[in-house]
Amino acid sequence: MLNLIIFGAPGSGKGTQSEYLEKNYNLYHISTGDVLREEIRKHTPLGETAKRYIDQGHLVPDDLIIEMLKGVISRANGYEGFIFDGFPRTVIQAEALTKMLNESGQEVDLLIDLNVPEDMLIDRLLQRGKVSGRSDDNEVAIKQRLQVYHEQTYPVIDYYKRVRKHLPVDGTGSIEEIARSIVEKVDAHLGR
Ligand code: B4P
Repeated sequence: MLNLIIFGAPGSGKGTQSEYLEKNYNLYHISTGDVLREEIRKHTPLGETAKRYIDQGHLVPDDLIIEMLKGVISRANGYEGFIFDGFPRTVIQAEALTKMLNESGQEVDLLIDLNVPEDMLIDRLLQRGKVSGRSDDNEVAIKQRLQVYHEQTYPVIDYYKRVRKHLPVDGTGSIEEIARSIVEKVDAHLGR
């Protein structure tokens, strides 16, 4: 099994690169952002609660996210592993993921950390905001999301550094160039 986390600030290309990785390694792609937006679209109780946080650029509380992901491990049938996109976003979520995977004898192999300068992140998200219709792709929410990233999400890197699973990648350049560089690094790590 190959269990990857795609990590980075908002707009760093997590969702974009996940599409390449899931095909290349036959991984089950789980994007917590996509799941939450689907819940919002369906007006479920979780969606109604999540919307209040997302619209303001805050994280959805850990207990709701962890509950939402219960049972996800059983969906990997027919796949070679997982790509976790947008999860974990806090150290508490990272600990919960370790526990979830350990229960089925698995672990995280690598955290792929996409590095992109802040002005480029803002630019990408504002561009996306013109077409996405996403309520959090506006200037005020983007600034808040970046602050939340630095305060609550960035410490997740240390959690994986401690177990030598942190793989930093330059997230600037074309989507294809970044995808190639990720695959090269992951293959090298796996000894392929
Ligand atoms: P997400 O959906 O994960 O949103 P995101 O951080 O903006 O990343 P996304 O994957 O969508 O964008 P990408 O960087 O690929 O989360 C949204 C919200 O949901 C969070 O703020 C939070 O409130 C909540 N949430 C989600 N998970 C949570 C969790 N675990 N715990 C608590 N709350 C949670 O791409 C951005 C743009 O850049 C795109 O338009 C793309 O086309 C463009 N782009 C990508 N790569 C590029 C490149 N190389 N060059 C130019 N443009 C590029």
